[in-house]
Amino acid sequence: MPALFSDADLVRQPREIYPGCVHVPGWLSMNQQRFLVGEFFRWGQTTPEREGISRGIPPHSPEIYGKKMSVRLTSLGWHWSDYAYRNDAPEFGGAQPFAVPDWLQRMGRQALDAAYQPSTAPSWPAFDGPQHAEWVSSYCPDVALINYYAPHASMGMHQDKDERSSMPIVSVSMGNTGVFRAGNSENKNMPFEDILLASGDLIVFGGPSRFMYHGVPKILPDTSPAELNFPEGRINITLRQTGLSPAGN
Ligand SMILES: O=C(O)CCC(=O)C(=O)O
Repeated sequence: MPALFSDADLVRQPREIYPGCVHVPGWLSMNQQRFLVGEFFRWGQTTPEREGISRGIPPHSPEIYGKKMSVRLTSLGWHWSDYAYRNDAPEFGGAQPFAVPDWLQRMGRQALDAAYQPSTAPSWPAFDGPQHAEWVSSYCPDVALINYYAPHASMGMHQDKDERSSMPIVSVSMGNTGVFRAGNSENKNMPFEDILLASGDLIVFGGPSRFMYHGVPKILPDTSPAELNFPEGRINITLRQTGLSPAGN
């Protein structure tokens, strides 16, 4: 069965791209991916207003410096707009995001645990044994940004720096493969490395890579696994710990 030993399969092993930035291919099972795709459709719907408040942020293309992004964004926990987190979305009648569910926060902790093992992340973190477990259990992501990339969508190089906490960014992807550009922490230019994020892949960036520039220059068509039943586009979920108190707009 030569296909079992193709180069593509052999190289898809967990890899530390830079200290603190770890790619774990195929981290999510197909059932987990299917479940997340189902949730993605639910999260994008708003509930009717109750006591003057509706819940759920409709997928939209935020404006960056007056230009609409090509990705469509919804979020849990906080609404992101104008490079800041808000409790509500004035542009959607004051709608408030759904909370980040416990199981998704737990997934974030499992992601840190998987990514930062001594075998996968030899350079960072410097924790071992109980300290590692304590640090992982302190991760409490209170926002999930959920991006949908249509086949021609992309995201420019940027840093995730609207959070006050420097805990890692956990990112999982479903659907079409995306070219993820992992840059340096100084500027948007080289050196950078392009990594293929396929359906079910995890990438975590924290520690010395927490503020690395990154972006998604391209989505590869016809790469979504047939069993996912999500043939067009790419979903990316990033979990973050904002370090903000819930009342602090
Ligand atoms: O889609 C991705 O893989 C990256 C998303 C991203 O950079 C972001 O949401 O800030």
